[in-house]
Amino acid sequence: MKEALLERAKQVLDANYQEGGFTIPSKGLYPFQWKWDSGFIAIGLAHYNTTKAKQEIATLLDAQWENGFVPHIVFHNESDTYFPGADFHQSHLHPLSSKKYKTTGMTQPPVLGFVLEEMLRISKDDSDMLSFIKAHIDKVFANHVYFYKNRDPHQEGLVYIYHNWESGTDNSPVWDEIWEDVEAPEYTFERRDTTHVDPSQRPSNREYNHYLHIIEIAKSHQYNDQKIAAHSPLLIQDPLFNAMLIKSNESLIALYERIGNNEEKIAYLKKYQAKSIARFNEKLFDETLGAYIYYDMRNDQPMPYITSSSFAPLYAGIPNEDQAKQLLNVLLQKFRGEGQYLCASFDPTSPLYNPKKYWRGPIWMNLNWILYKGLKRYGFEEAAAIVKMDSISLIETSGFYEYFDARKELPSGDSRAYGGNNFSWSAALLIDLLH
Ligand code: 9YW
Repeated sequence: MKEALLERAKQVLDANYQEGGFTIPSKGLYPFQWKWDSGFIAIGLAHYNTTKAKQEIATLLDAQWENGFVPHIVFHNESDTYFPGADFHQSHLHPLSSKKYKTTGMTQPPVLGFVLEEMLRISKDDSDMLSFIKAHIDKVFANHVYFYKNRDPHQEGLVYIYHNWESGTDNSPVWDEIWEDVEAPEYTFERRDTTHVDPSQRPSNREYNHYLHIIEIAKSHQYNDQKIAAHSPLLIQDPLFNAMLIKSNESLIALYERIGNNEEKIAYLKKYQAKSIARFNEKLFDETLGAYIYYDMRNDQPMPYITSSSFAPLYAGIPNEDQAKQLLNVLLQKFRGEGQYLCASFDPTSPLYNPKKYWRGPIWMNLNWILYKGLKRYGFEEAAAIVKMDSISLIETSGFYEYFDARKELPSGDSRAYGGNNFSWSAALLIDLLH
């Protein structure tokens, strides 16, 4: 049974592999290379095809900008099945953007540091993988320097995102209150996602107007970070994004120590590591909720929502033991409760929870993988086993979908799985969980 599932997972990944040396997230819906998808995909590939795993990361880093920025989408081809495409984003507006590829001018959670470390672990420390890492690690380091230089205006060790797409959790209810205060123009555009997936499972047109509006603002400032920080209506310190950066810092330190002769870089990363963790706990841990939340830098106030991103700091070793126990409690009481698979993307006890809609409630496999790793790190073996079991059985019974309804008892006629089918990171991370 395990072997058959592994085989199917490999087939999904192999069918999504493209000639340019990268893997698309899902046919039709997402026809290009996405940054954090590629990271998770490389982890899955490392289990059975290290050549492709290395290629995936090398291709993504080939699109890195001269200032160290790694974009969220690399438009390798002219496909017009996705909106907004390269013509809308116009990355050439930034003077240091990639000259080789058209990309977006926004990024996604910084997973690459820990992805390199995972690839080395999976390939059993093989010398070939280590040479690959030696050849590419400085690019990932440069990406971290980019973040601390440009996305941390108060030098707190916490970086901001300026677009909800940068969070990776596109239409989370967390952003709703931002949109309430903003007048976005009504754009004329043709949605392509809703031709592939039922519109009721995707963000609304009004939300898309807001998404496009922020891109227009960024473009009007040639994607200049300082100007974006001054003008974007969305400027948020996101717990998932920052936890991924901190986890990746930790991995870069471990890898540089392994490689040797990189004392300056190690010292730089260590300096940020200590500062970031302290500030993260001070600013993003909500004592009343017992969980990590978001901070709205534009309006200078905390955003007290609990989402699957609230647990990501476990993976980065950020919480102390007491905070970790509080998180575990919230996870088991609110997110699992009596009748839910782990882990819904939004607090199931909130009136804003929607079990079918994208990032407003459904389970996503990448967040489950991060949660599983985090629970293991703190020795919460039982909870980790539940996350693993739920993830495997959801895929086994419903397929390699993009997201899953967390309710164990579904109203009759409701589907369990939604969004794109044969979804790459669901397959890749299942491969890792099964090993
Ligand atoms: C979109 C590719 C991407 C993920 C994001 C997810 C979704 C794309 O798909 O965004 O057009 O809305 O939210 O995290 O990287 O899988």
